[in-house]
Amino acid sequence: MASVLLILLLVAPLAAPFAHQDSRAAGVYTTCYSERDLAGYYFTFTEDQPVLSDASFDDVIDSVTQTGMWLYYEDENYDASLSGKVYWGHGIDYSFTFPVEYSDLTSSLRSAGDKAVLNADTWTVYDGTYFKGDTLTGSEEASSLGDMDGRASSMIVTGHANWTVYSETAFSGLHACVYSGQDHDHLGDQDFVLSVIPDLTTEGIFGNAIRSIRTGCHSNNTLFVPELTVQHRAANGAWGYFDL
Ligand SMILES: [Ca+2]
Repeated sequence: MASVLLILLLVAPLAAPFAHQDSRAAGVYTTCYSERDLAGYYFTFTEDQPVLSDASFDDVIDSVTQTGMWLYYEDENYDASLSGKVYWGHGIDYSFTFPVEYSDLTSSLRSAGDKAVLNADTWTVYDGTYFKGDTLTGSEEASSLGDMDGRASSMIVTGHANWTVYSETAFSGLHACVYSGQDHDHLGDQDFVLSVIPDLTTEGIFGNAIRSIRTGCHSNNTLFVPELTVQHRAANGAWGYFDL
């Protein structure tokens, strides 16, 4: 074990000069600032944070720079109580400042999709509408959603793959395709493609009824992906909020 560690220590400095890309660029992150326009003190999150007070960052976020699809919740534990505001932002090294009346509110935050690979093909379903509460993310087809069977009320897909959702397990029952690509962020040689469905309960049978998800489109039906109301949009990202 000691020899392996020694080899790693010897190799690492040699490998470093070839890592010319910012290490943050490979995966998702959000750097959150206590003041407007990326000022004040800050903290970079790369993992979901259900209780921001644990990071001494509760109710202080005014602006962010982020890569990936991040959701910011007024309440702790992703607003499972279904009463608070939800902000969303997607992009690549994309920065924005929350309006004054929506600043200093965020008490939990999390990203959708794959944390290590920005544009990986993924689906994420949420127990609540507007991406609240319990969640499940997959990068492959799933013949059952386990604890999340029949509970999904909102959904986000990332990457270029399309998916088919089914009302029963094992890819049976009613079905509909979910197409990715509603939004597309671009910066340098990086792309981030996604589709965001904040309220599946408006989609007939598919509100609280998804029980399996298959790779690719295998249905003549299509789930409607609404155009989100944005507060700001640039080539490398967009952000907005759900004023609930
Ligand atoms: Ca709060």
